[in-house]
Amino acid sequence: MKAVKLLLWILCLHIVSLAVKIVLAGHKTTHATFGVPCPHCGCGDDWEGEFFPGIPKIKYEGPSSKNPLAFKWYNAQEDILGKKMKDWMRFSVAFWHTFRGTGGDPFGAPTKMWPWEDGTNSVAMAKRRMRANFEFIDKLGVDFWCFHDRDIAPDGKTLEESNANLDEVVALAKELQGRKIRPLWGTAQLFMHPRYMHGAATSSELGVYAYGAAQVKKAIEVTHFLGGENYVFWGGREGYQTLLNTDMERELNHMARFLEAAVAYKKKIGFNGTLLIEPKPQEPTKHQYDWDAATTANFLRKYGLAGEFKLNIECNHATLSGHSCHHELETARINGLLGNIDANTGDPQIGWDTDQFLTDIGEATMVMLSVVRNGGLAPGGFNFDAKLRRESTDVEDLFIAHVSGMDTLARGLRNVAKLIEDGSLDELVLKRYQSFDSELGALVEAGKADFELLEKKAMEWGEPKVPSAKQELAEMIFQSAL
Ligand SMILES: [Mn+2]
Repeated sequence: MKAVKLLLWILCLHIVSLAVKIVLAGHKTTHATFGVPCPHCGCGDDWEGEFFPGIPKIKYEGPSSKNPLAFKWYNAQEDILGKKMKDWMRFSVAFWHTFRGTGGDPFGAPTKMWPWEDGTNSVAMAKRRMRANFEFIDKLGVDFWCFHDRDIAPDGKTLEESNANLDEVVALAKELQGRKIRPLWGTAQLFMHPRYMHGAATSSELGVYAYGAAQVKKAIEVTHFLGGENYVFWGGREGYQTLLNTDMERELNHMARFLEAAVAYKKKIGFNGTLLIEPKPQEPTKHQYDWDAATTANFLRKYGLAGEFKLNIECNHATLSGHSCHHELETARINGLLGNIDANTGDPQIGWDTDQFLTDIGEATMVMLSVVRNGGLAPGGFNFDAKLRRESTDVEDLFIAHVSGMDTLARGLRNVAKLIEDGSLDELVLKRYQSFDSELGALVEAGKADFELLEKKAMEWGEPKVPSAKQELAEMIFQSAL
């Protein structure tokens, strides 16, 4: 094995030196020159042994376990409410937070010096990081990952060079995925580069609109190539800082045209994944166009796109828009738009996007109520759009955070099963509306009760008796399941 590795390594060195000679000679080289000949030997992508030595595959040990590297509530193969836990959850690792999060903030330098990082943003580093990603996914025992194009491969000097970098890293990712693992979704990062300062699809500059379209086209292609099940649009800078310099109607029309073109291209290349839009009210712009689920649903309906898109609800974005995560999930669900969840939470005392791992059991139970009512999320799932705190700097913290987030949601699912089995919360809600389970109620709900009929009934019945909402009882029943 060692000898084979050595031989491959020498072959790699030879290919690299040959490639360098070709570049120096001024010839145009293609991605294939670098990427295809040595995907197994990792030329330039040299890393011996495990990235996470000493961390075993995470196993289910049950609620009495004190092992931080074991599941206490998430038991992948266990049947809950007629489905395996893993099929309810469909957990995904977010590449950007887990492998590109540095702990840097506007006041301070990066704090996370992961041992595999060499301080560069090279393609070789991108490939090494991808190997770390799949070892992490394997040890955590999940089937999905999510990525932005520019997180997994560096920007080049031109679009062609960026695409070639992406192809090279994606070829390795495809190989490392094996048969079981695939992207829950891919997306294009249309907010980091200065060209996107006014937005991408809503930029005032046509050249930027075109560049963004080209980037999304490529990102859909690679998501499709990797077997991705969804594709996400998060309009990071699709919004405005002031209406004084903004033609909002024109920008929204442009955004709709951009999304229509994405639908057409997806169909053209045979990508059957669901397209998702992720609402967020503000940050980085003062006002983002996809403010919340209701605003986004209205946008999709206005432009006739509701049948082509679903929503990716992020809990922290929900609270930033002044809603609970449960409200956003229910709004998406009752509109037939609940497609995926970015599983995270904010801080009740902080008014910005902190992207923390969800550890509140009550919140997780409410989230799972919506998921169960929706019959699950597939082909969507739970993507951990969550990051370690700046002060958490051990490699094992990456595992602990995910284990904790997975256990919290698993516990939420178990609580929902208890609530359904108990039945008293459902009964309380049914009872609350029972006056509509009548002849007149049926006419109202069928749209057949006109104002004359209702006036006649109001006069006949006199002052109505208004029952209690029983909120405290509902809260008591809910609490008893936690
Ligand atoms: Mn967020």
